[in-house]
Amino acid sequence: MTETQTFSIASIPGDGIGGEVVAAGLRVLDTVAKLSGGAVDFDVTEFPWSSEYYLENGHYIPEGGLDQLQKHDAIYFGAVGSSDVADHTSLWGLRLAITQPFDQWANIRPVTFLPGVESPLRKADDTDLDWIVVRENSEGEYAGMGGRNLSGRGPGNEVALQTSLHTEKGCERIIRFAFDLARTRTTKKVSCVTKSNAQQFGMVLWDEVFARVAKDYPEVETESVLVDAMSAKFVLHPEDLSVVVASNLHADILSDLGSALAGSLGLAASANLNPERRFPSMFEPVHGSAPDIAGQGVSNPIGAISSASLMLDQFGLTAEAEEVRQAVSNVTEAGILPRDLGGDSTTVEVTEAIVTQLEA
Ligand code: GGG
Repeated sequence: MTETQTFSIASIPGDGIGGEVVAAGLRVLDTVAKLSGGAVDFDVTEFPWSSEYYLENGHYIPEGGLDQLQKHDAIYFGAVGSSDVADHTSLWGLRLAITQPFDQWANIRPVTFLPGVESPLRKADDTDLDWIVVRENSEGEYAGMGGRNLSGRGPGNEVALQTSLHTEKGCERIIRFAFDLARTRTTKKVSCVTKSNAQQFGMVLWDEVFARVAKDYPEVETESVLVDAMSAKFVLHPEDLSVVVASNLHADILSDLGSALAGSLGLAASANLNPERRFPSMFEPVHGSAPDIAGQGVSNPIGAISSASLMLDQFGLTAEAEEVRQAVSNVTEAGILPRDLGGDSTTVEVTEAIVTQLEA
């Protein structure tokens, strides 16, 4: 008899549609476990940390909360954001309160074009586009450095300062990560995105580190593109892209653009990785809490399910991860699509169709 490999997962559904899409992803993981015939199991503990929890308790993560998360192999996150709490309070209170102390410095966001999904860039039967946005996830514009009321000159004269922090070590590790990733891909290319013409300190450091690191990867094609030009390139020449590495803010914006071009933000998966594995990594759909459709059962579960497949990759269950991706692809190809992709299938119907594909 084979021994069961058990992976412990901390699930944090969070706000809005987070609960629906995390439930969808866990249903798929449950199916993966069932189909493994006892070889694999997932031990899931749910943490109720959300904006509602914050309003009741005054904090998103209770004392000792990170220690509890630390005991798990991975974190599966839904979404954060509520009309009852300022967005910067909820983002810093929950999502960034995990990614930063757990040094999840590499955020990978694949831009995946699925069959059966029409996008502004191509027809539904053309699926050859695919690239990955690598987001620096620990510093940059999200360093949280700055302040308000700095002028001291009273109402109407407020001054706010928001500083980007770019360290050579931080730049180098994410750029190397991007090159290592590019080496594994058919198109071995890394595009470095900055705004170094205008931001002459931090972004010039990025460009310089990129040029230095590139010398260690002679087999990988490179380009350096300003973020405004890269936005246009996403739309006009996406076939030129393979791995795109950028700062925290630039990559956040570009990955939303990429997923919209692929059909919907609801498709986008992401992994917040601590590559050294000193801390658990966190897997989450890129989308937010979508309060406008929360509770209606019409959210797109594909971003969350695809994020679960990235978690399987990290557990070393690459065959299972590929099976999940294939099941998702078969379902969209069959035209079983949620509302944001122009279909009329509910969250549960799309999820069950993916489960049925896995079981077939
Ligand atoms: N599932 C991702 C999520 O909930 N994101 C909320 C958000 O506002 N993110 C902005 C950011 O991380 O920069």
